[in-house]
Amino acid sequence: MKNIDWYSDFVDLDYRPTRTDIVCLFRFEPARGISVKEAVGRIASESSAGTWTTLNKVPSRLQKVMATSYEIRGNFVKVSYPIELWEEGNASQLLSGVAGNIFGMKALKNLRLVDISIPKAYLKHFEGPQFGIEGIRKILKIKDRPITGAVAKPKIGWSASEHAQIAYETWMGGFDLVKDDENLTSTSFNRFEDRIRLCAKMRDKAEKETGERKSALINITGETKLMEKRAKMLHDFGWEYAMIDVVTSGMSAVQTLRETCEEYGLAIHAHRAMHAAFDRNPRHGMTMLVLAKMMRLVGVDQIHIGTAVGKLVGSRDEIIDIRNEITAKVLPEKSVKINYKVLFQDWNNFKPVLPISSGGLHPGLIPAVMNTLGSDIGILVSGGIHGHPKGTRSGAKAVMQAIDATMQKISLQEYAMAHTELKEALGKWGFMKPK
Ligand code: RUB
Ligand code: CA
Repeated sequence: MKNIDWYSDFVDLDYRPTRTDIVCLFRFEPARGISVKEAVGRIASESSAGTWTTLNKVPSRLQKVMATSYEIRGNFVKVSYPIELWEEGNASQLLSGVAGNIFGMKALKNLRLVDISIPKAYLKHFEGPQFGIEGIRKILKIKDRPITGAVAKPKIGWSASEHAQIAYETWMGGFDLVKDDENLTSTSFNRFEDRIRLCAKMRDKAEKETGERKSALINITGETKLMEKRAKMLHDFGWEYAMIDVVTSGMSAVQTLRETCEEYGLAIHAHRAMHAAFDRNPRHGMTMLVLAKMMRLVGVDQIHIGTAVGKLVGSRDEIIDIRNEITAKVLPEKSVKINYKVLFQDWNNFKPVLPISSGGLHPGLIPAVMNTLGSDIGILVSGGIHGHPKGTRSGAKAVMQAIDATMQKISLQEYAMAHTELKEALGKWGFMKPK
């Protein structure tokens, strides 16, 4: 019988990527009865120009848009994609290709997009972050300690004025930022407009009383045109940031808002709620690393990367790799044991994104987070301040004390002897790692 498929046309072990190719690293497991060559051919085929069967007629430029699986190591394969395949400046299209249909192919038992190497020829159609770490530090006037913030907790349920009061207490405890949580947008009992207006009043009060810069990460997530309106409102009330749930809103919305936010001089805080739907299973889906890279590409200024010690998934190695990826200028290809894990990347002139560590933190965990990620980060502690025995303001103070201690390389136990709030926090939570 004549061949009815052409998957092997998408495999060439002698192929060497050109300087303009996009290269993806996948981990794959063929389904029963599918050979390795067939499996990797199908990945390259379905993510570029192929289909399940041979065709009667193909365009003469076909070669120029076909991806090639070219390096197989165990369960890992590198696939190279010619630049002609990609629309300039269209991040959604890139994901529709390299992270699209292929995840549902019956020929694969599991498939995971581990990393993506983006050439300058593709990068140049994007601008990356508007402010980056330096710009954020300038806005907040914070030189070298971690930037601090807290979500009001419970994360939904407060009225706008109660919310503003909690924000005030948070700022007065020494925090730089208050933050909305992922599911707080504009509800009947806490309208966006009311929240930003009442919080702006309290912000001005807190700034006056402390002489410090105080700001907020207010969630504009919604339909894209509504997000644009909300960004303008934030600007009108003197805010410096807009927060977006970047996964649930989608690539295209983030791209649109990147432009809008530049118009209004707003930095973008990326909350990643829903990422674990595709990055938690180590055998399938897409890594957080890829999501973080896509977000640096489209230009958010800060993004959650995990804590390693807090309430949500993400290992120490993983969050260090993500931190490096979103902050470094050039990343060499890195081998981890037998299999490489991080691909080469040159970010050219793209600004670094501020890594945010958040989720289940409290004062006792601050040294662990800073030992892992350093001090050029943002740290969000919410339950871990509002649950302080003496309340929010004392809780925020305790976190600031834990940061001071860690910056000065003093143990928390020692520092707590002269710092009551920290002592009380350690009394409640110690050094526990929440589940
Ligand atoms: C913070 C919180 C945030 C998560 C998001 O509250 O719930 O939504 O940190 O997770 P708390 P991630 O400080 O009380 O845990 O930062 O991993 O995306
Ligand atoms: Ca906020």
